Amino acid sequence: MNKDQLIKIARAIVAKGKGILAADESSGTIKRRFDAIGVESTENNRRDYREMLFRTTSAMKNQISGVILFDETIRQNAKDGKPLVQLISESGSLPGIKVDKGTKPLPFCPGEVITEGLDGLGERLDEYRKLGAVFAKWRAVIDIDNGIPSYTALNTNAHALARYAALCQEHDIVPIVEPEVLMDGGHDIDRCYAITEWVLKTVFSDLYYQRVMLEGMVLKPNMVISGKKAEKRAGPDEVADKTLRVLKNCVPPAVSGIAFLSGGQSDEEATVHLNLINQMGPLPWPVTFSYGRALQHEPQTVWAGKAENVAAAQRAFAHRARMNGLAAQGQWKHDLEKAA
Ligand code: 5MM
Repeated sequence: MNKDQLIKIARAIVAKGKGILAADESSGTIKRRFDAIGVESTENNRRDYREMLFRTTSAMKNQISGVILFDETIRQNAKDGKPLVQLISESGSLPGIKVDKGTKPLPFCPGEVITEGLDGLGERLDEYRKLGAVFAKWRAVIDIDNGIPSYTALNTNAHALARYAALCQEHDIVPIVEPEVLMDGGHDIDRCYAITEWVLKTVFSDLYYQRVMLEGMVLKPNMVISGKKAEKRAGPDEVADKTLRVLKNCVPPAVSGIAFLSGGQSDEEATVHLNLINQMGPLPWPVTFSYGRALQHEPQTVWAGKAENVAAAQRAFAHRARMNGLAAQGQWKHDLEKAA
């Protein structure tokens, strides 16, 4: 394991004013996104869409430190034949790869899932490194509902995350550790706080037992937020306050950085929350974004699969990237959204 190199990459991922573009939608997810904008999910359409994002020069150069790719994308070439990975590297951003194989129902735990993909992971990491990836991502999914999450689901998922992280470091790839507590239910913010705390405590205990070097990883957590169907949803100040409190209680300062997922928040909500959290500094770690939907929703909608919309969609992507780059420094202002 090349410790210095791992630390260098982990720090570059969370460099000041920069964050991650999560473009690692698996086949089912990208199909759902394309269905919503009336675009057929073919290999070429997926390539065209992602190429459009990776060719948004200002965003890729100034705000996007790294891009998480799906297996198909890391092997794809742009229309002119250049590998998409090369396009990303040439813009100054780092290519990363989703290495989990998605979720399956967890035996004897109704309504709960386990993320799979540990078998043969070492060999896959070696191949991805040869294809250009310098970091990886694994997402564990924890749902909140009556009687769940269970001890079984939480511990099994945390163990898998820690095993993945250790394998990544052994193969000189920086692990992004993503334990996502979903915001789908009707729970209130305090339930989200309690479950997020339990998840993070368990994950960091397992990372310790798997001997993961905290300086050579990045945490990708959910924010502490009310469920989407909650009767009364907590406001931005409460979200920022409780998110930072749980992180300070659970995440050692040795961790190189924290890059939030957006988890179904609106584009602007995700920016506002990130901005408020950064305004509550000084913080023990750099805190930034690793957004999928909150970076792509607007450009995707504007693009709608039409070549004549590419320039406008790139402007929309550049704008969201710039807003989140500012939020990662606590410098975002609502007026900037209006001006755009
Ligand atoms: C981009 O979405 C990622 C892949 O999801 P699937 O495996 O379900 O297709 C997802 O892991 C994403 O990286 C994170 O959830 C963060 O994305 P959001 O949209 O929550 O910011």
